[in-house]
Amino acid sequence: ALTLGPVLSVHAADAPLVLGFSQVGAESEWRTANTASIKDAAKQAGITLKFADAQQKQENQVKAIRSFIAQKVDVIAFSPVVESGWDTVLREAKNAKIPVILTDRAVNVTDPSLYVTFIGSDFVEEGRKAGRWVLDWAKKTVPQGEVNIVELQGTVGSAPAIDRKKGFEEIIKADPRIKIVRSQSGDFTRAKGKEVMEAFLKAKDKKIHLLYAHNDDMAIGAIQAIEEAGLKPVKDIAIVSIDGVRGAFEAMVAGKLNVTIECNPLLGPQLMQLAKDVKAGKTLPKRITTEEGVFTADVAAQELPKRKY
Ligand code: GYE
Repeated sequence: ALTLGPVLSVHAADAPLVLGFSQVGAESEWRTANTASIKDAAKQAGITLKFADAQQKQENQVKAIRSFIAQKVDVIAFSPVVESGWDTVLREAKNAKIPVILTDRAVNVTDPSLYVTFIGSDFVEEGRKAGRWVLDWAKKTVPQGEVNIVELQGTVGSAPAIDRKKGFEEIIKADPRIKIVRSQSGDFTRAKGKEVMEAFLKAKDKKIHLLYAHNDDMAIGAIQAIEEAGLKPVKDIAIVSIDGVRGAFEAMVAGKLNVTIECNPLLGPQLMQLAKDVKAGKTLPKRITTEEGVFTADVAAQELPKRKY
């Protein structure tokens, strides 16, 4: 009689790891580099990546995470657009026994067991680095009288906006002459950065000495607004921003930006390793920080060709 042999099945351990990743959006040069890094690294690592772009909306991220749970992916990673409001969906992932890795941005949850680890920059420290540069600059450039700063904040409620403001304020309060006279969100985009800077410039009630932008893209948008208002960036208004993307180095080389604080978006390779480790049952540190520097205009031309994003 004819007997059927054992049904061939791919052993689960040999199947490629499936990673569901929910990205914030495509709001900045930083984000574009981050997405490219994640996609490339997944390919390199032989990981099947399910990638979802949330277009800067938390509700889209919640939907994406729920769909990853329904698809029974091995690991979920995401870069949360804002800090709060994640308890419910992360509990759902935990109940489904799918580990979650936070990438780039942190969440505010009461139960830290809702995620395995968080890999990303120390945004408070980035704010402090910007603040230290400003303290020093104020001492040299505005020896007397008030020093008025306008601030372009990142996305309202996001970890980098909250932390970069906090770290910056912590440092600049050492000099009572320095004041943030206006502060508004430009949502981390060039278009919004330009629009809000135009409004800051129109007010004309206070001299603006310096602009602190939570990312380079908003600074680049603001530079346009400053020039269109007939002023000279750097000369009339000093500009400090964060990320260290190519556009910032180009602006520094052109004499239009004073300094950028580096924030590394190339998290892909480390994220893939973490996904593999967590799948293999390894215990991971709860927090993994990336190392970063500060680049001023005088080194921009020399550094630009070495930049990877
Ligand atoms: O600085 C900004 C992006 O979360 C660190 O998001 C990231 C920030 C980055 O839109 O350019």
